[in-house]
Amino acid sequence: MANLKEKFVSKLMPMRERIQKIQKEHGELKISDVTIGQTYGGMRGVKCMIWECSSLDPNEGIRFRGFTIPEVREKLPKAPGSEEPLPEGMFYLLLTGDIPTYEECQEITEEWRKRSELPKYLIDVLKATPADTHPMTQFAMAIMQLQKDSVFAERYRQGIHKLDYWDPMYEDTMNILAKLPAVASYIYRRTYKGDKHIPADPKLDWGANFAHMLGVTDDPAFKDLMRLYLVLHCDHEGGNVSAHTCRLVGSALSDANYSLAASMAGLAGPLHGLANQEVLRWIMELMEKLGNTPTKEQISQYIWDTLNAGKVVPGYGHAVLRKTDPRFIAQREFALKHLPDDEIFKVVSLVFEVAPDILMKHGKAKNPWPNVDAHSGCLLWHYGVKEYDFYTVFFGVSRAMGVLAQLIWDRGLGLPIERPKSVTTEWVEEFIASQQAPKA
Ligand code: HAX
Repeated sequence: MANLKEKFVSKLMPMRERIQKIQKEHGELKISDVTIGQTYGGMRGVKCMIWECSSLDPNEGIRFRGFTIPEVREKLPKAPGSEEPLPEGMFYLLLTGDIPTYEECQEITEEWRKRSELPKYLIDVLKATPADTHPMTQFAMAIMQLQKDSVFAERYRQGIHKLDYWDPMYEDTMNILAKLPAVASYIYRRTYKGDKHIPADPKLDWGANFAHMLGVTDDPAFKDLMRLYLVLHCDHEGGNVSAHTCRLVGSALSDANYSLAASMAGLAGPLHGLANQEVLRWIMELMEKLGNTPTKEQISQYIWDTLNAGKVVPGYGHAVLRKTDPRFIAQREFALKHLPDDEIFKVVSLVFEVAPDILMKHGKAKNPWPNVDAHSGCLLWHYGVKEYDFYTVFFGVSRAMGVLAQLIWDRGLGLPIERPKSVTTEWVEEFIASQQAPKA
């Protein structure tokens, strides 16, 4: 894949020089102070890492390489007859910072197609896994299992020069991304569809082929949903659990498979990516209790019951965002266009109408607005993916694009092993006392 790789190299060299200059001339300049509250409070808001592929504004939401979601939906190339951008284009954008042409996207599609075959040893391992193993466990296991073929691990053993680390990391990334839709659909079909599998369609792009291999519907809108979904979930700057985990593990020069498997373990937490499954579970319980067309009053009571039981309202709140997530809005626009009369979508919309006010009255969540996970499940359900335990795997396939694009950059820029300083509570108390002691 000469083009994308050459393009990356053309961006890497000037970036290395830019960063060396910044570090040399301004390395001592402070960009963040850290309070004791932040030290105990999940390091919220501490600016202490670089992430080039995307950046998150609390009010505006995510920008991928400077482009908002409406902008990428408009500017990234689309497959013929499709209304949503190609995820291949998003990967190109994340890695290079440039919007690709349709032909450049096609080259990636072709390259991923060539690398997509799953090795027999992986199928054997998945077949030996109990079918009631959570799909995210199977997914992370599969990524870990593929580590056997890591180009980075092999080249490191051979003694590669550190300036070249990015090259095998790039190769591993391309191999992994090529295989993830096949891995995910294999897990889906094995777990829920009697172990009957659907061969890839070589005529389709990456996202459409994923939709095809799931085998739930022939509706072309589902292919477009998959493209949109894979574009929207790919990256959310560097501090979230899946992104930061991939960066952290990779900083020990663990290869892309180890780093991504760890990242997926983080994504599988209910406060992070697993929230998409929890949202659908919560909505299904709501509809079971209140019927298919609940009123606003009934939904409000259900939300209060959730809060009073000491549980979170899944899909609402965010550690950084302070407004409705534009990824939620993009999915809502898709629903309004393709499934305005869907019963679950109507419930999701009513929850959107009442939950923010209730969360504000409840007075705890700093952000009462919906995040990406509040919407995705109802779209997947509509097209026939009703096994909500599987939903986070979709998120994982997409998130791999962002965290691995950044991992190639990390190795290209020679970022060091991460090692922040921890302190004990005793140290904190002594520090407080030293600050309060009268100055001599
Ligand atoms: N429902 C009820 N309580 C909530 C809440 C929600 N949706 N969101 C936050 N809170 C509570 C917190 O649990 C916390 O309570 P305590 O003081 O008792 O610990 C308090 O409000 C303050 O939390 P916060 O500062 O507003 O939020 P955090 O940065 O600590 O956490 C979370 C952010 C996303 C984890 C949180 O909002 C949450 O648990 N939301 C529900 C789960 C969810 O949707 N997660 C997905 C987030 C997006 C994502 O990563 N997707 O992958």
